[in-house]
Amino acid sequence: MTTLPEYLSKCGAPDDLISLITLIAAQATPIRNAFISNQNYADSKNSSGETQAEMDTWSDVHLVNILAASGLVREVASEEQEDIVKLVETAPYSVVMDPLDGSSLIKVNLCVGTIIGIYEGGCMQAGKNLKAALYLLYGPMTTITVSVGKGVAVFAMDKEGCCRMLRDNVRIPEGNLYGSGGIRTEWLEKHAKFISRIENEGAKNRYSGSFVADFHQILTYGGVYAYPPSEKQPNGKLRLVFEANPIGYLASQAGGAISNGVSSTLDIVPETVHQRTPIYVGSSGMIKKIESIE
Ligand code: AFP
Repeated sequence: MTTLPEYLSKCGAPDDLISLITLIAAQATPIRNAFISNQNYADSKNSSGETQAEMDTWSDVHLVNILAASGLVREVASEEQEDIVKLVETAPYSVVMDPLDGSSLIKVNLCVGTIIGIYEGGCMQAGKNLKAALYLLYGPMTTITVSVGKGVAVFAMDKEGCCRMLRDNVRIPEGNLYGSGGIRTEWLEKHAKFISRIENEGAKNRYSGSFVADFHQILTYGGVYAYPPSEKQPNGKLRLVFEANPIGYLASQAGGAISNGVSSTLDIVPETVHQRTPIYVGSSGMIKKIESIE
């Protein structure tokens, strides 16, 4: 079975990008091993005002240290850090990351993940400029879903830590699963119309509370993950830089799409590191539907 470095090399990725991606993928083992002793919430909040889980801060510190030691990274923008972390000024890449997405699910042993985007140059670029994106999913298996702009492939980590290909040329089918965040009574009219339309067409609700796990399901079976705007949160909950952009890049590489309900979030140049955006991501037919509703 093709290994992760062999695949990246076949895609024509430069050696330093291959090193960076394989280094990040290798962190799935220490991160997974840390779950057992980091079960609780910490006494801290992140810059979006959310209470941090111990695993949020553990994975953040761990990944920043690893990226710093690699010498390949200029800047890191992390969901768990107020400001962009400056590393090696002359280094080729910058990393955007949600070190532990879905951390409230650690206590209940549901699937969580690490989301990563890699840019050439600085962090504050539109998602369409990403050079690579990947996520590590800590489920029954540890999987790595990756794109370097040549489609999407999924790897599973074996017990020696080697990432072996499970699926290549992944395409998001026009499926009928959906998962929507927010509180139904607070949904705005456009979102409510969209959900009722797709439910009437047979869409089935599946939502876990982990964006990365819910997206992985959509990537495989098709449908849409949504975190809509509301009166209270006009830009929804999820972050453009760490969540929407890497996942949106992977979706578009798999023939799907991402939108804020009006247009692609991959075209937005971020103004602030922690800016939020409404998210609709999944099968391209679903994204066309939400964008077509007034
Ligand atoms: P955490 O990483 O703080 O657990 O947040 C998870 C998340 O950003 C995303 O992974 C989920 O889809 C979404 O929030 C869940 O939010 P709700 O609890 O409001 O449904």
